[in-house]
Amino acid sequence: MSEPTVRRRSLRLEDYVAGVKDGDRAVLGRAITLLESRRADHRVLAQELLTRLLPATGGGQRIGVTGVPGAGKSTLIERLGLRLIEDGKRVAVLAVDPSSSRSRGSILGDKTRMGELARQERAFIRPSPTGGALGGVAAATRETILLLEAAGFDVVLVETVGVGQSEILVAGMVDSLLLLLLAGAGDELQGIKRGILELADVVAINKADGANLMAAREARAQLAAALRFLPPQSRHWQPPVLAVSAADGSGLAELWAALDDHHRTLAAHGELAAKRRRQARDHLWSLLDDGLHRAFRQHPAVAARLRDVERRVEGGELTPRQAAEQLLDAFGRPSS
Ligand SMILES: Nc1nc2c(ncn2[C@@H]2O[C@H](COP(=O)(O)OP(=O)(O)OP(=O)(O)O)[C@@H](O)[C@H]2O)c(=O)[nH]1
Ligand SMILES: [Mg+2]
Repeated sequence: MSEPTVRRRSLRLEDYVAGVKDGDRAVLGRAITLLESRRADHRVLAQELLTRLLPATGGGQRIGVTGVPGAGKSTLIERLGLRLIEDGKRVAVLAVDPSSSRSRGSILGDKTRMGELARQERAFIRPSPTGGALGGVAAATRETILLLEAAGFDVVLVETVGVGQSEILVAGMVDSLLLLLLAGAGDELQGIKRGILELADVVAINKADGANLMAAREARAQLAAALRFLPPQSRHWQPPVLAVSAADGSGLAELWAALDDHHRTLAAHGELAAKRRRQARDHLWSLLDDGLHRAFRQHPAVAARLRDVERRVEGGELTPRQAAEQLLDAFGRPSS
């Protein structure tokens, strides 16, 4: 009776739906792999699965955690996650890691960083998919959040390094964005773009412990003053700035209270639903932009002229606007 092979039985749509809804970790893991797959048949199945699960989604608290490398994001997520589990919640952690191809591995690849959380029955940790463009990774992460909600996770934390484009993408898929900063070195913003400060719903100065405590408190006060001059994202919410230590746990209760308060405030004013609607619409448009861009470059009549038209624009023979009109005309004609 027993199969001599270790190959896993392939799951049918119904198996995935039932497994995810039951919170079966093995099925959940495979469903996420399906979402990340670039195989055409996998993509079809994944979208069918999402469609089936959609009514069971939306119940999670979606939180992004960003900050410079080494700010303590993983340490903080583990601490916070353990607290939430103690409070009876189910917690999932995802990563959007633009640098996962570098030799150091992905954000959560080094499992020891969240080893304690990973061992918890009520936690689920998934590293960033390796390879692939950041946009694709982000799209898979957005869909993974939905799967996790359908599987009954109450809180979904998404970690990303705040040094490029990834934090903008993460801001577009979460309810609350937590920005982790470090005090010291004179420059409190350490290469963090001002733009990300404007996206943050809660800001925390981490490593407020030991010899660093005073500097962290000072940085907190300075930043709180600076933030008051930024345009608020919501008229019901002024992003608070806290000093915390992920290492010794101080300030984490206040930090969670702030995140929770943000979520409840948005929900109470109808802004949570509006934000999620806007995010879904923005995602639709970013998928359309990507698809149209690809279709445009691949269109035979466009591909045949593109290089030549570019050269004529570079040489000043054609204005960029004329060139664009010519190429869009070519794109609009049926290919054959
Ligand atoms: N003193 C102190 N050290 C901390 C604190 N939080 C994290 N660390 C240390 O800072 C280092 C980086 O912590 P991580 O949690 O890996 O930081 P990260 O932001 O996730 O880093 P990347 O994922 O590489 O971007 C580790 O050595 C931690 O032990 C803290 O609150 N206080
Ligand atoms: Mg990390």
